[in-house]
Amino acid sequence: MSNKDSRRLIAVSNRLPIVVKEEDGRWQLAAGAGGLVTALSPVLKRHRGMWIGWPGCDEAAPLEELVARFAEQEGYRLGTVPLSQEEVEDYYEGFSNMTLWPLFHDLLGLCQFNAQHWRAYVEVNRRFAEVTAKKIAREDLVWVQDYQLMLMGGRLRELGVKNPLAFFLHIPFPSLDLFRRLPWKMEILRGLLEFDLVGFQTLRDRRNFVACARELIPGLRAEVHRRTTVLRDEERAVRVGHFPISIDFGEFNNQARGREVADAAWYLHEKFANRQLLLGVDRLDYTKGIPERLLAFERALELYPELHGKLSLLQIVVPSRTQVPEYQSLKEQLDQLAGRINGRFGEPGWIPIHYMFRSLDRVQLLAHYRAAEIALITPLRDGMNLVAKEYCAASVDNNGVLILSEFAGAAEELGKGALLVNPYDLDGTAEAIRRAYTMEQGERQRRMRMLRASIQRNNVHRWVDYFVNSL
Ligand code: GDG
Repeated sequence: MSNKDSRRLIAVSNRLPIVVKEEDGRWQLAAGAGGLVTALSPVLKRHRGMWIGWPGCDEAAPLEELVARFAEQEGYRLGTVPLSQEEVEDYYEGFSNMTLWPLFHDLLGLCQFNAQHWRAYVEVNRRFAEVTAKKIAREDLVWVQDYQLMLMGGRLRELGVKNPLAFFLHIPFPSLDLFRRLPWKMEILRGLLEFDLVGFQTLRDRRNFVACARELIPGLRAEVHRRTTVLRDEERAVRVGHFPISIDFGEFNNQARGREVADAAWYLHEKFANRQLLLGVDRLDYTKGIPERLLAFERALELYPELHGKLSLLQIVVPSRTQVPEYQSLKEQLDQLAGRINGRFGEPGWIPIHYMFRSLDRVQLLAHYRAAEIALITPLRDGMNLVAKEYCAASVDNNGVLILSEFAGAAEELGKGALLVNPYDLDGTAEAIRRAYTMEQGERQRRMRMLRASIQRNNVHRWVDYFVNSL
């Protein structure tokens, strides 16, 4: 953040990066894990910043006291936006996750367009803006995160806020043809154009957004520069750029080299002696292409019998949004598919698919990355996909092969080192699995070195600097 060192940063996201728990009758609050927290915490600390969001915890928790303790421990403050159960259902589970999420991932058939959900979205964005407007000083940079809060820019301007406002979208931005279906498209578009800087994950997302804005808002002019496009009308200029998010490469790399992970990886691999391990790690989500992946693996076993007994797919699915009906039926579908494929191909001593529906702790997650000869990451659509980057950062022996969907944002950057596949093309994905399985050591090493070098260079700290300095 070199150029604007004196300015305070105010991060705003739907959920605060905290975990609140009651243990032995005492309430505890800890900083959450995850890439965004790692990236933003040092900047927030250095600049006495603040993170504003919904605490997402039990109403009984003594929030004020916990938040004060957090500021002492972590060196930056938290601002809380309380939400009622009904608001969470309509704004978050409803409009955010049943309308915007599927629409922005090109899955129009799964979208619900519900006016009550929309009203709650407008209202909650207004509330976030009110809390933020009260907490900021004139020079502060306000950086809003993700699709739950796209209207915040407009609401902040209505409240008279003149500060520099930035927004980053973690998920894809759809094409004009899809975006047009949204009954509230103009409100969303105008809301986004109230920010000074709007950031996307990929050049494709940036182009989609610019195309929507130019088509739907008459009189808007676009000047295309290498790093950003400037959209202008008579009154305002908005910068639109693409800033691929990344991970803390050093942290993953070091932890993966450490004794604890190395031992756990060795132990895990012992259980798969003389076999290669093909790994999938995803939140339970229909955008991640997990059923298609199991079917592609089945196709590989059909086409290439030489893989029988030699390769196992280890698929970890982390429970997520299980109150949404689509996610419940996805879970049932996965249970059935894994059972059917194992029933069809399994032999004594070899289970083709090891399917786990739970999350892993950090050491186990890294051990799985390190132990797997191949990662199979095949979302139907994904903003970026950090699992792909983490897998490479943890492949410290340069031995892993990354099979990656061409529809993940990460493919723009990692396309040269990875084997790119179309997840809808089962034969093509099956062929990539065979190719990864038979890939020679030299080619594996060459590809993985290239992938690791790129992620090391474009790490998450650079992402923050690049974004903030573009404002
Ligand atoms: C959204 C966008 C974009 C997963 N399993 C375990 C575990 N994880 C962690 C991974 C990774 C994170 O969850 C998942 O991140 P992704 O990027 O893959 O996907 P989304 O959750 O959909 O994130 C996405 C991202 O935002 C950032 O902009 O890349 O496109 O959809 O960090 O490590 N962590 C632990 N145990 C697990 O079992 N500890």
